[in-house]
Amino acid sequence: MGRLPIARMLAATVALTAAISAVMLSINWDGPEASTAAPKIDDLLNVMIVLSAFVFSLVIVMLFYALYKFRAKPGDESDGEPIHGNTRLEVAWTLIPTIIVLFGAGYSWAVLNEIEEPAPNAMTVDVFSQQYAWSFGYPGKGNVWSQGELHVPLDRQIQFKMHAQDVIHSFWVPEWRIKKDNVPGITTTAIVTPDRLGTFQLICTELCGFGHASMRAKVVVERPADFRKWVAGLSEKVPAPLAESIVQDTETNPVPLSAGGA
Ligand SMILES: [Cu+2]
Repeated sequence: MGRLPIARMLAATVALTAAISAVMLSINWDGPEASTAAPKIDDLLNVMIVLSAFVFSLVIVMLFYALYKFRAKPGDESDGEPIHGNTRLEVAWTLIPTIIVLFGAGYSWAVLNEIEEPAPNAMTVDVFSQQYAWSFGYPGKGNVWSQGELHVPLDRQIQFKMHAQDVIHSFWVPEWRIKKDNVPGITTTAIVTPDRLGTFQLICTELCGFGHASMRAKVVVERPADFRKWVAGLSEKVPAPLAESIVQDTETNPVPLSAGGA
């Protein structure tokens, strides 16, 4: 076996990576952005797309090189050459993916840390999910309750505390990018700072039963004054069973099964 034309293969890989990346990055995969986390998550996705394009291109270039270079000549009925390992190649195909995966892990970690950094003026909103409806409690505003409609003020960090009442649901507002499972018996938290006014949709994104597809709620991001006006108009308080689920749903204080459970 002769020496591999490494420089030419690398050039072909880079060219193919650039071509694939140009097409893939021209597509707006996640739609409009409406939270401070969205551009960071979209950048992360774009970096991952380029890295994936590089790995794909490397494999394709080596595959086609092998197909072309080592193809059997017409009339050649002999067995292939017995080959036992290639240390340099094996070190390379272990080292390169390791570096890529470690880079991806570090970068994702940093992005997650950044978007989950708690803000001092954060507002807590309780999210109650049940087959097949969403409702919301505002513990900082007299514990008022809203069914099927979530309002939040613009440019303020919201800490959503999720309390599933029956099965696993999942909280997802596509424009915010954040998605979080609601798990019965524990409280999960999603941190979002909405930075665009408008009306969006909260979608349950965990198959939770027959009505799953229709398990949605209206999300309104509005100016703080409008938000205060809306909250002031809410007359109902969070009902007792839902309020009780907040007390029970703590990871540090799980409900004993004998007590009626979740
Ligand atoms: Cu669902």
